[in-house]
Amino acid sequence: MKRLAALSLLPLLAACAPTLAQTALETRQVTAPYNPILADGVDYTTDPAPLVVGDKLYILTGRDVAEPGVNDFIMPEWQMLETSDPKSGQWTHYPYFLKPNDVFKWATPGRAYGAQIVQGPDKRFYLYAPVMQQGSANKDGFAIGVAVSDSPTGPWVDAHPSGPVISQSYPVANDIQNIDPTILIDDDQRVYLYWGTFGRLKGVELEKDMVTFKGKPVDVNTLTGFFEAPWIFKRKGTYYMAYAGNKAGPDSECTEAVYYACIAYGSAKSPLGPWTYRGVMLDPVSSTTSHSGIAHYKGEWYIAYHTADGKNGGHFRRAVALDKFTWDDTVSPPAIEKVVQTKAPPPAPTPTRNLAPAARIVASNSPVPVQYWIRALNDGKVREAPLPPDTWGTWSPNNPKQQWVVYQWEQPLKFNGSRLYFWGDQPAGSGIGVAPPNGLASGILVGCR
Ligand code: FUB
Repeated sequence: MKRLAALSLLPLLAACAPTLAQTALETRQVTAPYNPILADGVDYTTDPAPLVVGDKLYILTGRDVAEPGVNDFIMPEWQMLETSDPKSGQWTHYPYFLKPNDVFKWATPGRAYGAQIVQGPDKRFYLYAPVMQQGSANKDGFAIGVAVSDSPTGPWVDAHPSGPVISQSYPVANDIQNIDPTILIDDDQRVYLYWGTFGRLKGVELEKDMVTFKGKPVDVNTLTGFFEAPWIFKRKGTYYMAYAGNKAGPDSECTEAVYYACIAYGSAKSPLGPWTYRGVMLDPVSSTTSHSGIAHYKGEWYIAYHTADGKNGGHFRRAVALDKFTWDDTVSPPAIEKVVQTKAPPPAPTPTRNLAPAARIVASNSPVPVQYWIRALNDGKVREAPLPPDTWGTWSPNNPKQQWVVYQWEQPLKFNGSRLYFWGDQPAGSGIGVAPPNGLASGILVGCR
């Protein structure tokens, strides 16, 4: 179904009339009885940012198009999902919602990372979008642009056509990667913007124009394990910040393996903090990145997040899910109850002769360094281009001569062979990258206790 947006709705923007590409938005009807919402492996969706407008729930998402085996965020555009009843599973999908260079003339194509749309004090809609700045002289070219529209589905025009509203050199120098913006319009209509990744989180108040810094940005260092993907919201006078955290370790309440993030959250009494860590609201998902957005819609609280659970999904082929969550109002400040991830019932298990998944595994380098995951030794997954937590590894600055792994089963089993996959991207003995050992000896000792 094609829909033509009415240009006459935008008389004030006539001088910067949107391109035709922006005016014809294709829509498709989607029935999604389970998570992920788009699970067929055709359109991968990422970095969800929900928005409530009237009786509609929108979810702005990115799009992953990395081929299997490509470990990179290949993200050409944003998509949109819209429903008036998430329980019905009926969604309108805007597959080709917006491309960075459609609206930001100073942006390069691609790298359409996690963005958010909010309704400003003037009731217009503002899109905060991380994009790559064309010809940037900065060490990191990511920058945040702001576009404006009279409708949550566009058409959009650049609200700051001279360039990004944040980069490493504008309006004040910073040395972070400027992505993952999140915005709060407070009850008094003041506007707050947070952004950041790789453990660095910044926040600032914006002027009513939605693009100009009001005062200096603050650095937030009190949210335990903050990695990226902040999402600010407010409930009953308390400010909350959900974020992807990666404080890792065998005893961490967040994640065992550093690459896999949980969604943790903190709270504050004021919009610019100080922030206090409160706990974990969503355990790690099947994709290494976790990125959430939160919405209060028709009396229920929802968290949108992405996973690798779509057909042929992966860490760079993600799919957006939506679940409800509840609050514990018996404590102060009210706490978020752990989200229960819902998804399609798993298919009937295919018969296998692989006995490894039933084993308990112990390795000589336990606890395994947080970049690896011991589970990789028997999860039955062999990836073409694994990320560290898809593998078990033994590297350490002082490698012992021998390392071992023991598989233990509850009862004696008969088996007729064993197979371990070794992964390396460098020749044996190489001092760089991941190389298989120079000499490899392996053996199986079968014993009974
Ligand atoms: O999708 C690209 C990046 O992955 C986002 O900016 C991060 O939050 C992570 O989800």
